[in-house]
Amino acid sequence: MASTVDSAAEQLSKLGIDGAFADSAPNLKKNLHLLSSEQVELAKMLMEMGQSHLFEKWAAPGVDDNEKRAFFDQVAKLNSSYPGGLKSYIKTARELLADSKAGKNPFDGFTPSVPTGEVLKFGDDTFINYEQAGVKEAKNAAFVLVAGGLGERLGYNGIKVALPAETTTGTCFLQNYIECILALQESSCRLAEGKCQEIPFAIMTSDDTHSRTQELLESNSYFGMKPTQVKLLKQEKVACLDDNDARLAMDPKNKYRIQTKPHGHGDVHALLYSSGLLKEWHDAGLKWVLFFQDTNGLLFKAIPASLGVSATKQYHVNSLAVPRKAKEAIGGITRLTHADGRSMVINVEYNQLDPLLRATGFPDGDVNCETGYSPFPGNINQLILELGPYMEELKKTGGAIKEFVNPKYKDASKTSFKSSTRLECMMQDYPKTLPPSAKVGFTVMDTWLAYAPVKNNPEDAAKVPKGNPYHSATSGEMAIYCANSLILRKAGAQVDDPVQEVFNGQEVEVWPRLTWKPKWGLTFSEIKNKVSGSCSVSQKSTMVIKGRNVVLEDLSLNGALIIDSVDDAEVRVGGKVQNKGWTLEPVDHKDTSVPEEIRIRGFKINKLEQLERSYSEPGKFSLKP
Ligand code: UGB
Repeated sequence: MASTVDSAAEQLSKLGIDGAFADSAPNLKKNLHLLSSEQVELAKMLMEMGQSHLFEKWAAPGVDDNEKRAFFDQVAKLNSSYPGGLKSYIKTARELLADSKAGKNPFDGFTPSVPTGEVLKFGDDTFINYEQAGVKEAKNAAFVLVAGGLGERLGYNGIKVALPAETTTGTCFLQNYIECILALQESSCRLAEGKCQEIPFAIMTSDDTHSRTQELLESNSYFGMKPTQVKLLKQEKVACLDDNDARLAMDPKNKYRIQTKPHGHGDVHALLYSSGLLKEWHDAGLKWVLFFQDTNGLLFKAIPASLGVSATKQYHVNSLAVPRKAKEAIGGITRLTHADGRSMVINVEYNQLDPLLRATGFPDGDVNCETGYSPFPGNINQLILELGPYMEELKKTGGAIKEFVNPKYKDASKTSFKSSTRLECMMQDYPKTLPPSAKVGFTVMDTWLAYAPVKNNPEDAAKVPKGNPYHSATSGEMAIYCANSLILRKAGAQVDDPVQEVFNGQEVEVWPRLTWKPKWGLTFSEIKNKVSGSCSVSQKSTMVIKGRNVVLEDLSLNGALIIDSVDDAEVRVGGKVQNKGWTLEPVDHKDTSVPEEIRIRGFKINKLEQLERSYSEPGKFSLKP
């Protein structure tokens, strides 16, 4: 024992540690000789930051030594993965917790007003021009999917990107996103007359999603993308906080671990910066970075036009938005003007918009205006950033995003929490640190075209107030059929109206189940060029187009039609297709005999009869039953 104490004392003096520091944590002092000099530095920092409680329950040397070292491995990770390190995390936490205790409004001094932005109408000339500009620009873009969230609201056991976006083809979200990016890459390359670049695709994962995302990609050959084109960046969790002094919370199950929780999607900026990916993209001559979320099956229908808006208007920041119903759980894009003259266009999160409005002269808060919608466009968290200015900004901030804290207090004294809290950050808060000279805009599109996320479990979705979107697997799938039907209508086909049905307690419109691969048509002009003559589709119909050069010509569809073809086969499909088709059969979300990804949507597809053709050779073909 004496020799341990001696060597500890020796160690202390070698490390230049003063007695007071070591004496205030006797259990740490006893164990110091186990630690490397880097670990001792971290211990010092923790002590200086008022975290001596972390060592209170440490055992004497010889007991749990590996656990003690593992504790410092965790501290080192928490320290290196946060811009400015743990010291900065604790300091910011103290400030934000003090503000929260004092009830300080983060928008103090700011008055909200409705900003102006680009409002697009699907299919008109402006829209078509923006789409063309966007496709041209796509070769200079990189895509970033934030997919680190567990999806607690959805309650699905797998990762959300593995869920089928629709069950007619069973294509999962990740496959759809990758095929859309590849289709954009090819169209953009064609316009550039061969000067092609691969569009890079980064996915932010977390410990909750990383290995399953990797597995999904690997077991599906990256859905056709080159493995080198895809980069996974794993976000780390942050330390939990036990009280207003920002004392770090111990893991309730392990006295040698700090409890951690997710920091939020705002981490994506720091990760892109610290990984060197942004620099790599910049050096490769790229100009745009497009961020998107994990479960929006409509998203890429809105991408080409909104990228076109960014390029044409030279926006440094372009947020995609849709008309928003008051109190809907999506943030509102708002102009905030400060009493001192500062002004910014920023997302105000859904739980903050109502109190902000009430506090600034709008006594009714977050309510619909005469249009039946909130006057504030709804943020769908799809951001397009111009890479040059983005990199310049990140050089200054290291990617740190303004954070917030949301402690649940035990009582009105606000001195203790019901459970530990942590700092959080959101990717759409990036513009908060930008100078007033930055060009920050937004693009509003119809909801039916741009936004149908899968976020809510069936029970919660069924409770959504009438008129507000369900944001469930049911509504997400139906929205894809609706959008495809409306697009085909606009392209000249006669598509029957939907019927109303109830699945998992949600009343939805059921349109014909029309689906196509992104390479068949990603922009309206492309689709319009592939629909000719007099085409009609009945409500009970299903259509799956898997080939690139499939042209619908005087087609009358009343049943199910599946066409697959290689890229060099041109297939003209017409005539009368009539069969029993595919029907939707209700299933209950509690029926565990049905796979989870099916029962959460409340129906399964019965494939009764279909016309299915596959063309595996190049050439010109005609399908006329
Ligand atoms: N995500 C991560 O990658 N890491 C994390 O730590 C957390 C999430 P949610 P949220 O679309 O309607 C956002 O939970 O945060 C990913 C906007 O803030 O689905 O409640 C996660 O995997 C809001 O303004 O959404 O609300 C997912 O892909 C509004 O736009 C994404 O981040 C709202 O989305 C979003 O996470 C919306």
